[in-house]
Amino acid sequence: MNPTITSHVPLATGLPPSFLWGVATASYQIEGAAAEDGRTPSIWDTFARVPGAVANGDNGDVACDHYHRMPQDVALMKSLGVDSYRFSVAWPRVQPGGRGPVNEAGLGFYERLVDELLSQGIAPWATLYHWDLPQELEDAGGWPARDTAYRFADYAALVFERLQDRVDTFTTLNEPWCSAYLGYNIGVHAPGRKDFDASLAATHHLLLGHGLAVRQMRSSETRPHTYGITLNLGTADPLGDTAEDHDAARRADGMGLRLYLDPLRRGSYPADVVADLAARGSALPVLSGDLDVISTPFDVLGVNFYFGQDFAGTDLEGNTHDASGEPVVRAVAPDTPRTAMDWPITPSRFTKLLVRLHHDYPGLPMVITENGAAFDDSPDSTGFVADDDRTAYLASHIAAVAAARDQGADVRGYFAWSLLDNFEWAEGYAKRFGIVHVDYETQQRTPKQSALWFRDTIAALR
Ligand code: IFM
Repeated sequence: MNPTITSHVPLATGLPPSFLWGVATASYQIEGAAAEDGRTPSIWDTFARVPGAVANGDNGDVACDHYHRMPQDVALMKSLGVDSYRFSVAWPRVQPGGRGPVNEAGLGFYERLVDELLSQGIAPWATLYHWDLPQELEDAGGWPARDTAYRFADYAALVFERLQDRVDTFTTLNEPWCSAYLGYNIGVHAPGRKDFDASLAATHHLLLGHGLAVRQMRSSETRPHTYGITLNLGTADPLGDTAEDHDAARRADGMGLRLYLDPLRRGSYPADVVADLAARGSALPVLSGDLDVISTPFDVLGVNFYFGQDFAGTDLEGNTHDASGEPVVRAVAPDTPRTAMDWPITPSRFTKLLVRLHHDYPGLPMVITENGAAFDDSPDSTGFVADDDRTAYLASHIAAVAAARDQGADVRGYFAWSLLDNFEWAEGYAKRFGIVHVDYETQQRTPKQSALWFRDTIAALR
């Protein structure tokens, strides 16, 4: 790594030496080796082969080839000086088909990864589900089927049994809103279904699976662990001061944030959301005892933040209801610069979110398990990317975390998304979130300026 290139973006300040610094990735986005060592297809292997589902027809067959380059990638993390690495375990690698015994070869990869991290002084942080559901379980109904929650808890227990001696922190799910809403309602993520009621059932069964998994893991632990769930959270502000805009913001906040955090932390679904759902003839498939399971205590809330939005209760023609009679909830990007994802850059809303979480769901430490940005990087002839835009994004968002802490929010760590450029789901490889550039032809990794800035910030704050 070139130690002489420094950014003009000032290093972050205002965070204590105990603050946890890390980088994050996810299995399908980086591993490749899709058919090796007994791994079976996940819903993303299938979905990526649907014509038009993923930009450029990309898929995760090779990705960053991390499965074969893991030691070098851990060395890269070491060179950045991070405390922790958040990775996800591929369910179809460890338990092919989603049922039955452990596949030793598949689990062996994660054992080697954990051992390599520990040998470099990097704390492993394992996420058990980052969207790669075994295809066989989707064929049996997927997350809308209640049985999938029990299959997930069994799988979690298998992984936990083998890694609990060396891994301190286990996150059950990454961003269940994406799995449920994008995967089963909008259909832009795997498995690509478009069925609102199925997405509601998926939401409930994901949360149920989380609670069951935490119970299973805690009941078999041989030493204390930290258990968590990671949610993608934003802010939902009314675009204007009209009753319709306020109601649209309430609905967006209800479906995006409170639908998850209320059952997890308060043991009930939000009454206004339940009423909205009933008004359209829908309901969450809650059975007796489910909310007790879902509200099983856990130790850390993982917050993934990318942007905040405004909401309008009218469409562009001024209608308050759509063709099917549903109230309009129109997301509007704040008038700020955007990333290559066309996402607005809204660091002050990050502070607002974290302070709000601290007040509305108190007593739960938070860690930023993802934050970062895609930009259209231009590597020079050596592959170096002078990504001022990404560096500034990281700096402003880390400053937003420090500001939230100053206002009392108990935020204990920050993981940059992502260590590497990788498979950005429906966007394929076109959108680059890495602080390390990946040349997909040669698999060469080159730390970008943002990686050097991140490294220097971590070092300065220690
Ligand atoms: O790449 C994704 C990640 O898998 C989940 N959170 C958002 C990131 C950027 O879209």
